[in-house]
Amino acid sequence: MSGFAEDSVGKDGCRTVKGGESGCSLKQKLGGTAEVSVLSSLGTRELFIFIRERNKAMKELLEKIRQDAKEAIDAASDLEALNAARVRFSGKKGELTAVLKQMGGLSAEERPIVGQLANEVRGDIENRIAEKEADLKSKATEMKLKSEKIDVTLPGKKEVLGKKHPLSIVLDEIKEIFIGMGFDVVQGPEVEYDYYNFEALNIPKDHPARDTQDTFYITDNILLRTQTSSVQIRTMEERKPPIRIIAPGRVYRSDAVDATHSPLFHQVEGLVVDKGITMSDLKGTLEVFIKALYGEESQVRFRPHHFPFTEPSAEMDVMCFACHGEGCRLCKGEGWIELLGCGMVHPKVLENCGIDPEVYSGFALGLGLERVVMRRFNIDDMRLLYENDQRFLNQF
Ligand code: 2NL
Repeated sequence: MSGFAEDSVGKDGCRTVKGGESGCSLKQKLGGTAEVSVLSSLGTRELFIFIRERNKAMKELLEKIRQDAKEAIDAASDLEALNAARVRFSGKKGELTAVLKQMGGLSAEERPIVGQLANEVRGDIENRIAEKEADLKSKATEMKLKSEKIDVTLPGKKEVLGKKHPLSIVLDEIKEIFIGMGFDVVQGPEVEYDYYNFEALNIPKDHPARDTQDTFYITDNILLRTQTSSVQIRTMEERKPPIRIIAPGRVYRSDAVDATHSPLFHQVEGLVVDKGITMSDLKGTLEVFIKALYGEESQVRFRPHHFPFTEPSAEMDVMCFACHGEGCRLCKGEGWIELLGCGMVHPKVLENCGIDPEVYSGFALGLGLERVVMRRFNIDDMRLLYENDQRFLNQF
C-alpha cells in the first residue's frame, strides 16, 4: 500500500484521498453509495483501476444495448413488434433506464461521461424507432391502398325498386275511373262509433252483423269499422248534395283466416246523392265503371237483393271473362261472377244525415277489393295478398 500513506479514513468509514486530481473527496467521486464501504478497503491505484474498469463496463453495456436495440428495431416487421422493442430498450422499465439507475453509483467524474453516452444511445434508439415507425406506417398505407383498390369498371349494385302491391294496382285503377266521373276520394277513421257503422245505416239492433261474434268491439259503442259506409255517413253529415264520393279503406270482421276470409280486408264504397238520382244513374255509372275496369266487351247484370241501407237493393254480376257466359271452373258453372252490392240509398239513411229524402235521392255501392283483385289476377288464396312473399309480389 506504499504511496498512499496520507490516506485517511473519515468518521463515516470513507477513505479520503488528499491531493486528488480535482481536489474533491473520493466519496464524492464514487457517488457515496454503500459500495463505497467495500471500496474503502482499496488503495488509490486500485480504485482508479476499479473506476476505469467500471466505466468501461458501463460503456460496453450501453453499446450492447445500442446494438441489441438496433437489431430488434431492424427486425421489427410490424408496429406491434416495434412497440415491444421500444418498451424493452427505451421504456420506463426498459434496459436503458435500468443502466441509468446504476449511474447513481458512479463518481461525479464518471457520471457525465457515462451520462452523455447514455443520452446518445437513447437518442439513437429513439431516432431509429421513429424512422422505423414512419417506414412501417408508410408500408402499411401502401398495402392498404393496394388491397383496397377500387375497380371502377365493375358493374354497380342494382337498386331493387319496390313494386306496387296488387291491391294497390287495382285500387288505383278504381280511383282513376271514379275520379274521371267526378267523384272525390274520402277517408275516415278505422276505429269507429257504433252509430256511424250501424245505427245511421239503418242496421237494426238485432242484426247479425252487430253480433260480437262478427264485429271487433273496443267498448260497447266503439268498434273496428266493418264497412267504409261510416265514412259516407260522415260525409253526408258534413257536405250538402250534390255528393259524389268513393270511400276506399281497411275494414275488419271477426273471421277466421282461410283462402277466402281475413279479419282485415279492403272495401271500396261509392255514393251519389243529388236531386233526381235514379236507378238508371246507378246502372249507367256501374256499367261505365266495369267496362273501364274489365274492358269494353264486359257485360253486367243486376239481381235483386236486400241491404238494410238501400231500397231497392241489388247485386251486380259481370259475365265470366273465361267462358263468356257458358259456365266454367272460374265461375263455378254460373257463367256470371258476383262483383258488388248496390242500391238506392234508403230514405231513413238520408234522413239520419239531415238530407231531405223528399228533395234528394241517391245510390250507393260497395265492393270487396280482395275479391276483385283475386279475379283479376287469378289468385286462388287470399292469404297470398298479406304474406309479403317477394316471389309472389314480384309477379305483378
Ligand atoms: C257489399 C254491399 C253495399 C252500400 C254498400 C251504402 C252506404 C250508404 C248508404 C247506403 Cl252511406 N249504402 N253502401 C250500399 C249497398 C251495398 O255493399 O256487398 N259490399 C261488399
